[in-house]
Amino acid sequence: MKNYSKIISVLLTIAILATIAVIPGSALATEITAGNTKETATNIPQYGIDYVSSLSKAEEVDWFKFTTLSEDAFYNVYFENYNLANTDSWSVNSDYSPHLYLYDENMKQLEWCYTGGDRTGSFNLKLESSTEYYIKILMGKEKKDSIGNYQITISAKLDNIPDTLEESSKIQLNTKIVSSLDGYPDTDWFSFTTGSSDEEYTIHFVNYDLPNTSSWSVNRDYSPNIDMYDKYMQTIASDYTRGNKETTFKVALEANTTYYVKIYMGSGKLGSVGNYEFTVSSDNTDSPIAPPVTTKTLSSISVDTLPAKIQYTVGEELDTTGMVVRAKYSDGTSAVVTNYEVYGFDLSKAGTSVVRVSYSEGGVTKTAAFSVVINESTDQTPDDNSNSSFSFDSIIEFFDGILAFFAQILEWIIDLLSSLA
Ligand SMILES: [Ca+2]
Ligand SMILES: [Ca+2]
Ligand SMILES: [Ca+2]
Repeated sequence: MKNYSKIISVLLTIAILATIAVIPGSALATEITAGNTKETATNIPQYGIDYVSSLSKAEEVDWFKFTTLSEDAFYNVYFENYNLANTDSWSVNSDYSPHLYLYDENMKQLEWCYTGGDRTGSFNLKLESSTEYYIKILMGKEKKDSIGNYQITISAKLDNIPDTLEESSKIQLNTKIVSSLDGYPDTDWFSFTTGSSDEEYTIHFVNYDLPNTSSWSVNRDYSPNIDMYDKYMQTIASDYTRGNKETTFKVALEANTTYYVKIYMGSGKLGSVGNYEFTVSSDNTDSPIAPPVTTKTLSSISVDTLPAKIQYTVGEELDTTGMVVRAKYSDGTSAVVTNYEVYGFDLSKAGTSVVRVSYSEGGVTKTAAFSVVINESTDQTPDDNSNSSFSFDSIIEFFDGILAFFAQILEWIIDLLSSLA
């Protein structure tokens, strides 16, 4: 065994170099293994992360699931085909590409997509809060035998302004409101109450970064729109941002009355995501505006950072170390809180479990949720290892064999070279 250690170090160097060469591509995405059925669907633990998986045999069907946030949010599901069969750009036919289906808990299909000519597919929709959804991935029927890798990324965008008049978000007069349209199709409803005399109010509406109709083609379908309603749901004003991306209009309103503001994207650009600003103001300083209500109440909580440990073995205790919980308030402020409670989880059996987080302040309780994975216990006594096909000893033997093989080859080469010299 002469020079054995030198040979090992050469081989190790080769192995390290090979590993480094591979990392740049794979470091960007996280590998995930899918389940084969809805019941064994693999939980997608985090939003905004690129997960890579594979269809590794003919007619394989991959299942994933995810739990939505406790807040109102839009979800974008992005699907990319790395090296599976794919329809050509000139013949967009889904039968030749991988398909992705989204289901609710009752297996009602909500959306689907396939990877088109650019090898990607996606959709955007609002989902119920704190709810489990399922994703199924399989090849189109003309390429059922194709095997290869794909990427799936789920992103969430909070929509903190209600979508209905009944739940509208109360705003103050003479105050700049900045908010966003967050998905397909978002509607934001606000309400305000007028001051103590009948008067004219000025509404100023600004489009920050949403699509906008061009000045030469004035069409409200391509801009964000603002509508105003009275309490009888009669439209009392309607406008949209123009070429300079803003608009101002005046409207006469009755004293001490509640009015509603609806902001939404024109039908030609539904689903656009971006920010807007508006102000409802009165110039009449003689008529004092109703004093602002300044009560700050807890409006939601979120898990900003998941605990460091989200993979468990059956029977382990929950460990929330590293978890960051944020409380959000009605005035738009937020704070990290620590006196929350966790409940509702079950780590006593394999599978996934939803962990609920609750936090109370000022008589208001809000909840959030995240999921953990519980793996089957690997309760093996040391004796079992010798029977297992992948025991530590057998791995050592395997590598030892490889090292001896390479050492033999190197010895032959050295012998050959020295005989030529
Ligand atoms: Ca698979
Ligand atoms: Ca919104
Ligand atoms: Ca909304």
